[in-house]
This record gives sequence, C-alpha cells and structure tokens, in this order.
Amino acid sequence: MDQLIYLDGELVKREDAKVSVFDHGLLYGDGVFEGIRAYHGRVFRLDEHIARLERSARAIMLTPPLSHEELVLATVETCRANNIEDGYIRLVITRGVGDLGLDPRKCPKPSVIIIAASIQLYPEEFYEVGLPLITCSTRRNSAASLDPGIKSLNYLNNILAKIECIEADVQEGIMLAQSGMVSECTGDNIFIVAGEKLITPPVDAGILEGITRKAVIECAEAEGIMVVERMFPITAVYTADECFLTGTAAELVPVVKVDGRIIGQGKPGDTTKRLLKRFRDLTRSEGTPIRE
Ligand code: PXG
Repeated sequence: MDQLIYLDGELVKREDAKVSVFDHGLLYGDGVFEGIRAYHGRVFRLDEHIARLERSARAIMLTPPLSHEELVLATVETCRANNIEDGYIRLVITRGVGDLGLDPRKCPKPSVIIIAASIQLYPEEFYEVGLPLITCSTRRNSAASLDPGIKSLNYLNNILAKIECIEADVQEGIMLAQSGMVSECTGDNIFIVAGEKLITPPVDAGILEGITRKAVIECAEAEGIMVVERMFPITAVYTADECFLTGTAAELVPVVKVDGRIIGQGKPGDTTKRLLKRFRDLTRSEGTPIRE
C-alpha cells in the first residue's frame, strides 16, 4: 500500500509530497513541528501535542491555517489512511512559500504536513541494559536567543550535539544550559533518582517541556514517588542512584554510564523499571482512537 502524506488539506502519495525550494521552513528553519506516537490504534496525548504545536506556532507569530479540532482530525485521518496501529507521526507547519528575504510577511500561506509512519522501535536491549551517555560540549540554546520550549524546525543546536554523540559512539548526550546546569538531551528529557526523590530540570532551565516527561511525572506521583523539578549540575548525574531519559521515540530509557562514569549499580534501577512499566501500561490504556 502506498504511504499517504497529508499536505495542505490533501492526502498525496509519498513521491508526490513535495514542498517548494522557496518555503521558509527549508530556507530558514522557519516553522514548528511535533513528533507523536500511536499505540494499538490510538494516538497518545494527541490534544497535548497539538496544544504544544499551537504554542510553538504562537511563539514565532505563525498562525496555523487549521483550528485545534481540525489539526486533531487531520492527524487521525492521516493515521487511518495509512492503516496505522503502532506508529510515529510527524506534524509540521512551515511558514510557507516566500521570497529569498527573511521577512515572514512575504509568506502568505503556511503549509501543514502530516506524516504517519510505522515506528522504528529502539532495540529492547537498550531498556534491559541501559545506555551510556556523554556530556556534549555544545550548550543548549539560551531562552534569550531561541527558547528551547519552542519546538521549531531550527534544530541545529541539537544536531551539533548529536554529532558529538555520534563521534563518541553513543545514542544520546546531555546538553548543559548556558548556566552550566543540566538542561536535557538532544531529543529527550532527563531524570535522576537520588534517594527517595525523582529529580528533573524545571521548564525554566531551558528545556522542551516533554509530553513524555509530564506523563512520567504523573506515573511517579501515582507510584507515590516524590518528584522535584529543580536544576542540578552534571556531578548530580554522576552521583545519582539512577538516571533515565524520556521522549516520544525513546519512551523511558535507562542510563547506566555518563562520561565514562558508572551511574548507580551500572544497570537499570528499580525506580526506573517501575516507572517504565507504568508508562507502558499508560500508553496502552489511553489515547485518541484512530478507527471507530
Ligand atoms: N527534548 C527535546 C529537545 C526534544 O526534541 C524531547 C525533549 C522529548 O519530548 P516528548 O514530547 O517527545 O516527550 C524532544 C522530542 C528523534 C526526535 O528522532 C526526537 C524528538 C524530536 C524530534 C526527533 O529522536 N524529541
């Protein structure tokens, strides 16, 4: 079956899903996006993803050409057209076609793209054994220049850090904020377990406010685990009892080594395992249905 891509109100074949070389999304990274998961025929936290997309758009003064309800509907329809059961959905709104100057007023019509693909799951080994990380030398964007809370098409900051990870032969890397405190990873939020507490950098540490991060905080509260949102230095990661990352693609993945230092017992900890189980149960128990 042909993959069908939603492009400006129509479902078109993959090979026909093309944008202009004058689209400011391409020329300047001027646009916003979301990465969303479907589990068992249901889209996980779709409303929250669309709300974050709308906030990102608003922050860059981009008015989506569809309402909240229309964006929800278009996403579900794209999943249905592609027979998605378990999948990864990419929603993109670009500034649209303009001229070669920066001026966004030259782009009268934003473009909406929705891609519903089958998911490349992380190997189960990552969850059983845990990941090694590095601390990247590339600092996370300052909110004073480009707020990390905006999920914009300009991901060069994260890509530069990702290149460091690739060079170090690790999957992910920790990015420090301009302050030197831990912010997040290139495409995941970070948590540490210290004693009885689960600690994660707060939104004002300069992070993307992850949908998975929020769901995991809810899981922790349901498990009776105390959650603290506060800044911490990299040494707090080195000396933590446990560490894990959260993201739409990763779900909740244990971290066992950072910059060559063993974290905790060097294997996924009990709190991490409990939360992973609860999170997986949650993804299988809620969501916007794709089919009737
Ligand atoms: N921080 C950053 C910088 C992200 O890009 C997250 C945290 C986690 O947020 P959610 O809402 O997914 O829990 C993200 C999102 C990829 C990929 O291919 C990952 C993201 C975005 C784009 C691509 O791994 N992560």
